[in-house]
Amino acid sequence: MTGADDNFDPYEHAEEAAATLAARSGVAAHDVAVILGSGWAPAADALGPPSMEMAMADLGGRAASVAGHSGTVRSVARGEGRALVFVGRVHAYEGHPLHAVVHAVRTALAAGCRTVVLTNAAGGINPTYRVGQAVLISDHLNLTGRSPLSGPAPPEPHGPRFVDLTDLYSASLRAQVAVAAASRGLPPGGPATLAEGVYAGLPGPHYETPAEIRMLRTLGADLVGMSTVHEAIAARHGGAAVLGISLVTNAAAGVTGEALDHAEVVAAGTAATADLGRLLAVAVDVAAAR
Ligand code: 8IG
Repeated sequence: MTGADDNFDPYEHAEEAAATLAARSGVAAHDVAVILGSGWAPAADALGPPSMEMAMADLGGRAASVAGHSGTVRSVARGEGRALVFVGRVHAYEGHPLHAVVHAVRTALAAGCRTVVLTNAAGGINPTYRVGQAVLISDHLNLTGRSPLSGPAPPEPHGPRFVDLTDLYSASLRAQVAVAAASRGLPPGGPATLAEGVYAGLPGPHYETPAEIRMLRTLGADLVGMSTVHEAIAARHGGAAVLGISLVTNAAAGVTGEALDHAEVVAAGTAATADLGRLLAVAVDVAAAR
């Protein structure tokens, strides 16, 4: 099914994908889902060797068209837990419908995951942020004007479409990750704790104007990007706890006066790979213990 027909059921589509995943991996249920955004793909290996890796396209996912998004999913054993690691994501700005944007998350939920770790690359609006720094997402502003829950009411046994987003990004997971990260010397370079910030999700794919960044700062945004918010909503709708981590890969428009460039975004991720990998491992271990 492609989603083009009126009878398309994205939840059923996710169930089918989860069944394929279980058959291909030999793992009946996974615990934690990780979605790796721009710049984060090299950190995947820090989670350990996958026991299975397959193309998202073989799970009914769309082919990604963005550099830094390979479009595979791995099954990785970590201690007692099992992680599903999606290397790459599809974005709404590629022209995909939102059910396709959140298909990986819904597949993970159908595969048993109760925690979803969403990573992304983002522009830093908060002037205290530095390029290469990881920031825990404390909340978001969904400025896309859209929801992955638009459309027919979710079928039974899925919850109603009117989802409470208080504590969307689990405060308890954030606190546990901050403590666990600090105990392993993260972030590097001193006793500072991991920063937290509000992520503004915009449609893109253009970057903002300096005036738009001033507006976003006034609205309370610390970070700006083009992903994550729809996936977070779909994950919460599915009853999962959400942890969001942004890698600041550029100062947002007008913050420093420099021009913005996608190649620099990918390069900043590569430069920060070792620390990101360690942070990701901490996050997955905390999430798996939930
Ligand atoms: I990486 O400055 C990255 N993604 N909207 N603005 C928006 N998305 C981004 C940015 C940015 N940097």
